[in-house]
Amino acid sequence: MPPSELGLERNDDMDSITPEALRILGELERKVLWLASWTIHHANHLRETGDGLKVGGHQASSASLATIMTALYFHALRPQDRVAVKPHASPNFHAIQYLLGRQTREKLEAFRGYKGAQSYPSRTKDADDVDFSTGSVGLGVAQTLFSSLVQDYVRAHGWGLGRPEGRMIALVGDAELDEGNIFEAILEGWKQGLRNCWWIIDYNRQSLDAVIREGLWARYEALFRAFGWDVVILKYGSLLQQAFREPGGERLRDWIDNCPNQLYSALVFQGGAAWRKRLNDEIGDQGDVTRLIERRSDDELARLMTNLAGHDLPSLLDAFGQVDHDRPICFICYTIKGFGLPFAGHKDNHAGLMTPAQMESFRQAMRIRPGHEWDKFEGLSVAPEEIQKFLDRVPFARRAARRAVPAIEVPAALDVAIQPTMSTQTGFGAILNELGKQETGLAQRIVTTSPDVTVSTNLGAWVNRRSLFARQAMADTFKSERIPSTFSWEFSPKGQHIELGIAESNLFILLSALGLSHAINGERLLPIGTLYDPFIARGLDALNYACYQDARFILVATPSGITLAPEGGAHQSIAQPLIGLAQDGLAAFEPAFVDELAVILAFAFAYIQKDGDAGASERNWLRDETGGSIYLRLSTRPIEQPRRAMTPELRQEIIDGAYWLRPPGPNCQVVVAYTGAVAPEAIQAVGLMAEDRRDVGLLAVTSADRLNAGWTAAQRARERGLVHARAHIERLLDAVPSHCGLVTVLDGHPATLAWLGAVRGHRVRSLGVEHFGQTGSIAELYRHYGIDANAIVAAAQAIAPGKPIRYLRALG
Ligand SMILES: Cc1ncc(C[n+]2csc(CCOP(=O)(O)OP(=O)(O)O)c2C)c(N)n1
Ligand SMILES: [Mg+2]
Repeated sequence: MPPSELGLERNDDMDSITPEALRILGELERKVLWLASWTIHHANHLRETGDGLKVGGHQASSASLATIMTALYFHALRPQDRVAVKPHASPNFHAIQYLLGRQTREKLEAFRGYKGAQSYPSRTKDADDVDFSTGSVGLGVAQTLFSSLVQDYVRAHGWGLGRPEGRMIALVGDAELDEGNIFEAILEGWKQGLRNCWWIIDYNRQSLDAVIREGLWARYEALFRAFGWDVVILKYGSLLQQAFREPGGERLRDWIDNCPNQLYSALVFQGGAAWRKRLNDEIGDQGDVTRLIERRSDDELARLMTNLAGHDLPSLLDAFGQVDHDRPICFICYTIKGFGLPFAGHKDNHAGLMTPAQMESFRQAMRIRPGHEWDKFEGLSVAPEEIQKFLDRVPFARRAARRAVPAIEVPAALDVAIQPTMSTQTGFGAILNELGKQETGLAQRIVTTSPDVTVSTNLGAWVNRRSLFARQAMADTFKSERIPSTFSWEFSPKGQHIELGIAESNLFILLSALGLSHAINGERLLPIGTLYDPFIARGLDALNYACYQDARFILVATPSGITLAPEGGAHQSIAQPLIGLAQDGLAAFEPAFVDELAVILAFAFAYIQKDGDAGASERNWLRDETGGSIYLRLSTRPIEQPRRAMTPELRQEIIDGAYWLRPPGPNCQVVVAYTGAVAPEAIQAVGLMAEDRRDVGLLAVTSADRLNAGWTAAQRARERGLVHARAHIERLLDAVPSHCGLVTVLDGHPATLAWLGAVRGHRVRSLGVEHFGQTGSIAELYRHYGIDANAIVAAAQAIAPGKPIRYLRALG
């Protein structure tokens, strides 16, 4: 394959950076530093919010990356490359986009303000085409790695071959590398044969609180090399390299190499005279090196001693330009936090803000006239036309605007053979098995993944049919040796299951990458990730991150709750239904029956592809046109399945979040509302009460999340004057007399359904699990935690008026 097809071609003029281009890049670097610093200053000192909140944490962090980002965005990046920018370098990114005509002055002026450029780069909230959101450190970094794997997945399946391969690049804070999720990702990348991934470490040796440990770079180097990465260490800039070639230069290099990080930072902050004193004290009177120092003025000495490669355009351009392969690379770039600003190197500078007086001196040094602070070409020593001509030719700026990608067709119903008794987890496996037999567009675009729980979450049959993905085929030795096994573990480039090691963060970041394939690769994937429900908590921040950047996927969590009885408390989830209720961008369902699950999955495949901007539907007050991701909380408990026809009305109600399994009669005294695996207990309790409580209603809640969201939205709509707005749950509870008691029950935290009592003011008693589970049988545990039929009946008696319920009396 020619290099151009591999996406390895360099930028046209990468090899030959003319002195003129270098000069312009130098001017742009100054401009980025100025605009980023000014943007933050403006947000703090010039925009009146009256809140008294200051915006720290940006000027120093941004300055640290100003040179690297100039080299990348104005030169080295190609239109197909994608970048995750360190959260606190957001002002640099917006300034660069502004210079390229892709960001407005209004947004910069409103930085960190209402509708302004975002504090941390945001794919969804910023208008200047952020590739990957960042904010929670470590996650954006790992996202680039997984995006690169997804790019390989897409191409291996024969899609998007007309587009050049992109590099996935992360600008990484050195302290960001403390986050464990990064190491989990590196390990996974090694297993999967990672390519086309650059991590550029902003090695300023400072975190938020402090200066980092000595020699950390060496641990990084060893670590990255161990996992198959190239490591490029960019330490000294061109001025220092020249000085090292002067007589006495080697001695100077030794001194710097041995200088502790804290001392180096302190001297950076103190400036030229301090450098001179220290150097003279420690290596003075040594002939050549003394003369080397003495030949320079204080300013020149400070410039020399802070000329690290991360602030040296020629070094950076050369390093980026030399790459002619697709192996993953870690660039360790030495930088100075706050470079070029008065608090450079100071260990407390993370939240540092230049004072108005300091800003004034900086403005003068940058030759910016008052009132011209936002002018793009103000204070530069190159003619505006020249710079504009240069900007017009920047390769990165040639990238196309975001485009909508057509949706994959989804049938109205998914096939599944329903057994008289089965669990939702078995049902899920059976539905995927059916899909696995098909060659529809839907079946081809599904990609499944699981953190080492593929088989135990019931994806085995699907994987047997569609095989595992790897860029190089790998046989299943058990199969070739004819050893009987239920599962074929064959890898091929056409495989549709990505096997992950046990790391739930990786699962969510991979789902985030797969779920953005339409935006990144122009090719839609329909990702399904499975895991055990309790372990959602392990990857929760990564899940939140994936949702925040609007990645689209289906999360299938099974088993769940104390229904996992003999497994015990370590594997039983309690709070997850509340996560489902509260997590934005994630619609949560917990079906009890397999026919419900089939309806929900069909909806899910369509829902994850929606990206319309229509308002809420007047039927359920949900923003279904906007779409999002889906969370299915399933169970391993086999339960008796209803034999019923799936009518369009029932289908719609299942999707909307609830339906009457047994509608309340006109004299109803009690309603039981249940979710998920406790359906048999709810049904039994309603039967037991029938003699003593009239017209008992049984409400099947398939999605507390959607019911709640619809209710909130309808109330808000009414408050805004749409007097006829009615939510699905309001319509359902219309039929329930106001004196009726409401008993809610689920295998999860009782607050999930407790709010139902507020919809129409019914008295409510909410049953669920509040304390860690334990081992036992389902019956024992349901009794212990009070979610069995007895508990439901007892709750009904306590809150619903009427004579004592005989069944309970009989129980004594
Ligand atoms: C998960 C998470 N924890 C904590 C923070 C708060 N935080 C923001 S930046 C930062 C330090 C970052 O240091 P480094 O990555 O070296 O970047 P620098 O400030 O040096 O540019 C911390 C702790 C965060 N954003 N995300
Ligand atoms: Mg740092």
